Amino acid sequence: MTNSWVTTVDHKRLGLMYIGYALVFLVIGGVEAALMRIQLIAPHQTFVSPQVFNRLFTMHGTTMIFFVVMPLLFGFANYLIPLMIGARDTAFPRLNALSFWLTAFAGLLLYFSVLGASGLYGAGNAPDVGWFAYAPLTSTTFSRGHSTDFWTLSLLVSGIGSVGTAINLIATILCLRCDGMTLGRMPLFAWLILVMAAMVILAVSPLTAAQLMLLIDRYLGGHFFDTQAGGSATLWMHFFWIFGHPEVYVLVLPAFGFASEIIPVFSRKAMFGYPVMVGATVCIGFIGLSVWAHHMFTIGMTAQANTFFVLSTMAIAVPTGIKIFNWLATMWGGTIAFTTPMLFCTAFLFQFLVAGLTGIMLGAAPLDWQLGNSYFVVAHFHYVIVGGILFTTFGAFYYWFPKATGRMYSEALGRLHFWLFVIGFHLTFDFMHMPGLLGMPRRIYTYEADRGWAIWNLIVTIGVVFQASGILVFLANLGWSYRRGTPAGSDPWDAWTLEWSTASPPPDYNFAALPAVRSRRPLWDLKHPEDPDWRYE
Ligand SMILES: [Cu+2]
Repeated sequence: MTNSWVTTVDHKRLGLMYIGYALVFLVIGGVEAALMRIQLIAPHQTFVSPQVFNRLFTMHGTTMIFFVVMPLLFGFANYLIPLMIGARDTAFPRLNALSFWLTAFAGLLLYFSVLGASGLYGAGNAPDVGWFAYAPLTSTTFSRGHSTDFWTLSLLVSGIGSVGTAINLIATILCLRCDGMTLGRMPLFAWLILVMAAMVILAVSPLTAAQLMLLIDRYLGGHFFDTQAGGSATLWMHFFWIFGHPEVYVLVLPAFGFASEIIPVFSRKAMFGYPVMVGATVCIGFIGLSVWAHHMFTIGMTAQANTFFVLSTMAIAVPTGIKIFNWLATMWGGTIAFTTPMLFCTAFLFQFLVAGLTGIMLGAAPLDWQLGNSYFVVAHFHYVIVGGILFTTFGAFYYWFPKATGRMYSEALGRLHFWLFVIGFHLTFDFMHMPGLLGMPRRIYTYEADRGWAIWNLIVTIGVVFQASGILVFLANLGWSYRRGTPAGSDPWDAWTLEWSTASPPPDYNFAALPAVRSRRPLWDLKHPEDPDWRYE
């Protein structure tokens, strides 16, 4: 590889840079979570001040969504898509590099705020308005100084990077597929990335518009969100959640893609119901754009509006349920190998089901009136993001690690990571539902001893210790295996998609000769000429 990491436009290198960058912020975001959990381990702790606690949950939420999960998924998409569709690179390599560097700079810009006026221990000028930055808290009346501007500007910049990446991925998937790879033959991961990229463009744009309006309110005398001057605080909420809810699908669709690639290979069966999986994905994309106000059931919308958003939220359970059914049907009757990637994907199936069920509970407005803004909600969305997205992403790390490095990871360390993390996850996020049901609001920096919340908060914090140990084992495994892992060869899993048809790691140009395919499992056809898949198409 000739060009340096700084000037590279190669999709593989950019993919690995996104992933490396996200891992650094995963540790930072994790430390922020641990600091909050130490503060909440028991009533009346003074480990951090109320002001620092506000900065911690704002930075934790913003970091994990925009500078961990999104770069991770963009990293995997960048690395895998050209290999999976039989292309040499993405459609717009320089746009790809620009988008990466914008995202990279945006994260640094957000953390420059920590170096602000009152220094590190006061967390400087870090934003303190929560990751969804409701008005009028973000106005110059209630947010003096520049902390909110760091939040706004860093997300404005990363938003441009995300839209650039999305345009590039859509053009690559629609225009650079190799001979014979029709839309109906491309890997499911490519379908999920295609719909995810479209949602990025549709979701990030309203957020960008709202952030520009916020800057106009703060510096150019605008009144968009100023309730005292004819503006509207709920206008911000609508803009934010028109972005915010589709954003959760931007995060979960690639995770579904990981599961849809890993589960068939370790069940030794082709994916059950490929066309229905594609249909369900597109349905999720569309319905996902019409549910945003389920985050606003408590603001006093009309009964008609509430009913609409209750129904649209419930409707999204159907295509999601179909996916869970099809993954189970793929495993059913298969010869299942519980390798580390498969362990993570199996846990994902159960946890995502539970996350979906609590989502349906919160989608029922009357229940949300009771549970809204409580730790039940915090437990729910961590169940989705950690229990769903992070679990399959760990599975993806282990599944494609041999392809990207040419070496196998340590299966023993992989399993240790899995068990530490799954125990920690359930200790933390199962028991976090309890104080929520008992009325504990989110974002409070301490609580009274007589509320019955203390025991649950203790268990929740103990779970974080297991999760943190699991992450350390994971990072150690990546580092150690990269240097000492046994050579992997091009196709260690006996898999079926094109990335396994080239060397590990792949050469600059990806393929000596661009492949031609005749079915959804091109490598199966190559390895089983006696019974090729294309015969059944
Ligand atoms: Cu939502």
